[in-house]
Amino acid sequence: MEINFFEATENLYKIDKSEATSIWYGLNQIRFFEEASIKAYKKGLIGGSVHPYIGQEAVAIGICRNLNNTDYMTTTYRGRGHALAKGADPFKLFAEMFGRKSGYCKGKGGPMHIASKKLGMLGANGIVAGGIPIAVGGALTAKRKGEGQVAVTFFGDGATNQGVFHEALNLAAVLQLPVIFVCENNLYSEMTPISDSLLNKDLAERGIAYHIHSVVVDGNDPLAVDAVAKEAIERARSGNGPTFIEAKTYRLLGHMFGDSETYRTKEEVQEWWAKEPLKIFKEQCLQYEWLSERELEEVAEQAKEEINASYEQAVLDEEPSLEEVYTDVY
Ligand SMILES: Cc1ncc(C[n+]2csc(CCOP(=O)(O)OP(=O)(O)O)c2C)c(N)n1
Ligand SMILES: [Mg+2]
Repeated sequence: MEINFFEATENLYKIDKSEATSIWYGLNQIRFFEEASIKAYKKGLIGGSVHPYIGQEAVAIGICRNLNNTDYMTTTYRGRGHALAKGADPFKLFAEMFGRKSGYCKGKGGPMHIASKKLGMLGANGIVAGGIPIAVGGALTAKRKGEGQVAVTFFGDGATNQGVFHEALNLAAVLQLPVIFVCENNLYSEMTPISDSLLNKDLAERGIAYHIHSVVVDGNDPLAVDAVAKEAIERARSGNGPTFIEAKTYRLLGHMFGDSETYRTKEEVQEWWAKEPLKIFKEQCLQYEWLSERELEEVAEQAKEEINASYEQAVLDEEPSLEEVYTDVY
């Protein structure tokens, strides 16, 4: 078994205007949401930390646009982008981050712990690699029920050094579970560069080690991610087992708001801004004439307005009452 290095061909870029609009809207929705979250954090509206997803948006969009509400998903503390891409309401997400009662977990989860049964979100997780075995459990449920559901789990490069990651991959392989492991390799685990913590050049090798179909893809190209996601989801839905996707990408901002970023150079960050996902997709839209410059602006503006309105609405939302402090917690 060998790693499949996905290479984009011209065939990939044959989408229509409505697909391009939906991808462009989704990318912008996440970007504006994350920018607004930083603004809110600075204003003291959010407790705990905010870990921005800016730079990795194409992974969430490329994968989640192929999922249904009944499919399961787990993610990390960097998981609002995945939630939005899976159809979460930005108002309920902001409300959760601000500790308000209309939030997905009635304000008790905060920015790192967002779950929604209705959307199949089995939870974002503050524990590195914590969501991976939960998704494998979801996949086991799906297999037993036999209704064609799949489970997707998003995690970082650092998570692949956790013991539970290896246990979960092995079990998923042995039981041939309908699960897609999406490793967002953004080259850093907090302040540690990947080269200081593991020797594998491609993390997809870790999937191969467990006899799992493993693919490496450009995580900054939404259509490349979309193509590998389609194949992986089809494999899972048709009972042919798990897939490991390594999406090579980059975290453009600090690990969390307030990170001094002394562990990397400004030049390195600049290089990645030049190939960030929104820029890449915008260029594709113009090159293949899916959308004009003006249409791109209009769609981005709509996303911005939706985010701004949701933000304002969440600021005005009430806090949960004191009597509820012990309900829904365990
Ligand atoms: C079990 C556990 N160990 C350590 C931490 C502290 N921690 C939070 S984020 C993080 C880095 C994880 O890096 P990676 O998996 O690459 O994800 P990224 O933050 O880059 O998205 C660490 C070590 C934690 N939250 N949980
Ligand atoms: Mg990382």
